[in-house]
Amino acid sequence: MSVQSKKEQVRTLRERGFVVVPGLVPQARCEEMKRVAVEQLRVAAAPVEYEADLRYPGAPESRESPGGHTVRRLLDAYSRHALFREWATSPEIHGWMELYFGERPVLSRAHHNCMMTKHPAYGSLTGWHRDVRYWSFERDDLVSVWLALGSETVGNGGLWLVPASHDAAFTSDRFDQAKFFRADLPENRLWIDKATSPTLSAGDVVFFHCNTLHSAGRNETDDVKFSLVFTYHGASNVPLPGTRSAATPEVPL
Ligand SMILES: O=C(O)CCC(=O)C(=O)O
Repeated sequence: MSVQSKKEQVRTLRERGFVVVPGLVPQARCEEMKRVAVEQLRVAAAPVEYEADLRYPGAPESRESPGGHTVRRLLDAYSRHALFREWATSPEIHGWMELYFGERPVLSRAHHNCMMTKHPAYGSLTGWHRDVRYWSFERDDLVSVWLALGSETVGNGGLWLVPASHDAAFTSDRFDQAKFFRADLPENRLWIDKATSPTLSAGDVVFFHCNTLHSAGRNETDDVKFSLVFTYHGASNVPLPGTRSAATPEVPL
């Protein structure tokens, strides 16, 4: 497969709602970041989100049940370690986002901003959704950057994404009360059946739009999966005052 230029990558993101950029981060850098994450996970360094807090399918019933302390996300990756911060604000990301937004990019620390971990036991699956469901900005135009720190496949709970779903105007009845896209509706299945799950290696990056439908399965392997995820918007697209999106200071790049 030929390597896409940055401009082509941005065009693919606009057209399909996501784009996979292989090998954007060198292996050695990924290994260092993973080492930090493994250690932080070992000591459950705060702030963390537990699977039991979200109770997605496959998660423990409560923090007191078996597996109740299984971590889903090491939160606030930006503050956790210089290596994570350096990647989030790196020249590669700055340049990429500037090209996409056509203005100064801003890192939101309110959304994603985490090291996602998916555990073999007690790691949950995530139903079909758009990330923007709980986000509040002037425009639904944000881009998340998912960096794989190891291999990601269907077998260990890799992402599934629905091409071109970011542009679709779905009425609210297509979603359930928790704003998951209802897989029981035949008209939704037509979309879900188009989903694809890119196989990723350490250093591969998925750029995806906040309106792109995506989901992820459980981790059926023996190893925890680690992915570093940050979200960006253009400087003119501000978080709405008084919302969770505006509650954490942002980082202009
Ligand atoms: O890894 C997963 O289960 C999916 C995570 C996800 O889609 C999200 O947090 O928005």
